[in-house]
Amino acid sequence: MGWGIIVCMKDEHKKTAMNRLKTVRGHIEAVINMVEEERYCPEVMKQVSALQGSLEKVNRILLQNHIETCVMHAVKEGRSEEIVDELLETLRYTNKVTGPNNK
Ligand SMILES: [Cu+2]
Repeated sequence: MGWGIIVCMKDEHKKTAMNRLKTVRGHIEAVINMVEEERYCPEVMKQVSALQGSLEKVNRILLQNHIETCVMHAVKEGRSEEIVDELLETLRYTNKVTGPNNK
């Protein structure tokens, strides 16, 4: 119960999350090469920052998916209290995502 594999990803969210993560993977490879080549530090930092932003977007998609599937399901089953506790825990992983400057 609670933490574990996602058993109910919506196709659209899975597709979006997969695409973004694969883009991040390619981007990370590029940043590794930049460090390998000893590129100018701020240039590397800019790319790392962009990566963080990309990953935060992935977490936002996962949060949306979780609310639309697992949370809704739990509420329908009358497990509201339990799922709210879990959701509050989940929000600790999305502090950058749930702020006012994100969409
Ligand atoms: Cu979920």
